[in-house]
Amino acid sequence: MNSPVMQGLTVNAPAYVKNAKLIAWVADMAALTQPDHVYWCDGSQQEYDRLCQLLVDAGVFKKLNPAKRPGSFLACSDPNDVARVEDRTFICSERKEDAGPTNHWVAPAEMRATLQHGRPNGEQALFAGCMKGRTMYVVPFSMGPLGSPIAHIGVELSDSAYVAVNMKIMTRMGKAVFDVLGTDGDFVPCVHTVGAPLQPGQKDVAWPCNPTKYIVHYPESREIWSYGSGYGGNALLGKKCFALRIASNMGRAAAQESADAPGWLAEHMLILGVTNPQGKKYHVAAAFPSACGKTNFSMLVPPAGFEGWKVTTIGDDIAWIKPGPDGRLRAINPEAGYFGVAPGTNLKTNPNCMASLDRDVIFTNVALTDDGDVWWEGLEQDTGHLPAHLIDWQGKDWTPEIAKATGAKAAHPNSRFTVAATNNPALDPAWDDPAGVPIDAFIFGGRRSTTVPLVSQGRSWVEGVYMAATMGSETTAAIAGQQGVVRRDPFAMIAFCGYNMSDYFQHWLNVGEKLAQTGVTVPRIFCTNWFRKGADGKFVWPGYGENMRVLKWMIDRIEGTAQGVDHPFGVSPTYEEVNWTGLNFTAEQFNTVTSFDQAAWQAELKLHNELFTQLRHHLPKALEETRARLEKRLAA
Ligand code: SAT
Ligand code: MN
Repeated sequence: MNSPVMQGLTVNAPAYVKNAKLIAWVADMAALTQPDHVYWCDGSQQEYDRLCQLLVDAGVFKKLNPAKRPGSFLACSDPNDVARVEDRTFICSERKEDAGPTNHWVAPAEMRATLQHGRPNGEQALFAGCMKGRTMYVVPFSMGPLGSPIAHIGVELSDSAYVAVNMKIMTRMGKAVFDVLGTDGDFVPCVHTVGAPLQPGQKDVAWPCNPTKYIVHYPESREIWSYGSGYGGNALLGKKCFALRIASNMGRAAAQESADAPGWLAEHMLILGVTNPQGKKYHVAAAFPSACGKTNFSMLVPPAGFEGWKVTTIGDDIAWIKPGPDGRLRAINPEAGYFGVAPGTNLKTNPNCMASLDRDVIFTNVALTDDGDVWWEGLEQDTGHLPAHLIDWQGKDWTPEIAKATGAKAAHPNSRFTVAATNNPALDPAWDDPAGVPIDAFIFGGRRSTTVPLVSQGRSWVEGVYMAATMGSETTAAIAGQQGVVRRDPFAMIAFCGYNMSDYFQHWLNVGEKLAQTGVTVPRIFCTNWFRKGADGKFVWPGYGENMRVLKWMIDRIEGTAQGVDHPFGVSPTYEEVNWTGLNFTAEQFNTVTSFDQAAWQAELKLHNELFTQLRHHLPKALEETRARLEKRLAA
């Protein structure tokens, strides 16, 4: 199986590919999946344009009106393939315990039989022949600036040209990666198939996929295998699969190399820079679950009352964080583009994002306007009216009347845009700096209608880790399944931590401890909730740009100029400590979003306890003790 020539199919590696392990692996995978062709992506603009044209010709892409949206395309997926499939996502570590109780686990040998090897009873492996009739794209990519000491390389084999062009935007993709790889460099092998082989003469559909789906990670051998979906994090394997699930394993393994090695962190976090009118700059990394406003927060435009303040984007979804030479934690964005939620994005909620979307965008599952542009729910706030007619994301006619009668959404709630970071007018000059940016504060934010205050600060690293570990959030459309139910989402990583969650908590505690030992200032940890609702069921906090007011209070805490008020769960601002210039927000409204309800918190602590019971086997003592302390404070 190791010959580069398989059944008359040569994998035809270009001369500049010199990594023997890579070539042999591509040959093995070609032998297994049996594509008609193997194509090595070079990452050039010509190649991108060619593949996009191919997708247009195949009916996968619709080219948008160049006068309205130059260089942009719309793809609409199969209605059964619209979001990450968490119940089909597996961490296949050798020991079940290492995947932990929050991950789906199958023994690697068993999973390999299903995907790769088949069974003695003649049962075929899912990947056997899965690329028949298709082209296998070899997609080399770097997560992080090419050649940076923080960056890591992956190679994705995919039978989807849609994936190849999205990877070009989302990562540093192309030929230069092979130079970094050299003859014996390491890479994370990622195999992806839509799971829809074509028989000779069989006509393809616009969005091939398979009702059977597997998103599989082998943490020990650092491999990713994805079957049956073409959507987002299921298919763009550099993102959640590599940059979070595999990378979280890598960061922890690095800490196990020696007693004083801190290792590093792979987090579901945006990274932003915030500069005050005096020119002093701070960096904040913030974790929110999927579709809870990370992109909006990372591109925030300071409102009235904040003249001279500036917010700049380093990343909108993922952060890799390591101590730098001075001991401080430094963060890079391993990605090069944004795969953001379209609905709700408009000039009011995120003007920088809207400017980013002017050109060179791939849209997925939004609606098409009659003049060849795109539309999604929320844009009516910019124009003051709904469009008279659209083609919705499922290709059906949409009118305001139909929507009213049937509730049909023009754009799928998890419809997305893929766009290069360099399109963002608020892009931070250091976004691509291989050294990363020094982190002053971490924010953890859930989506909660009740209970959790607008903002509070942990009194210590341990208390901050406790807040992050016990965070709850209402589920969104980013995940296949029920929406709006509160689930525990520790560190916004419930779906992305590639190992035992309790060990992950311990890793965070260890990082803090090792930082403190070096004498550097440890980042402050805050917890936010933009989503508290009033008695009328409506959000009380205006959010978006107004979140600057909360950010400013955090900076005042860092500078020691805000006192805050102590409550059992941490420290929150007084009404007077927040700059209200330019916003009419009464002390009463403030009370609605910050009030601390004893009974609600008693119920909340029960849920913390449930989580800790689930995680008990490896749970750090420090967290259990923190919970006991909170319980006592609450009873006092
Ligand atoms: O589909 S993605 O996983 O990339 C988006 C998300 O859920 O955050
Ligand atoms: Mn995300």
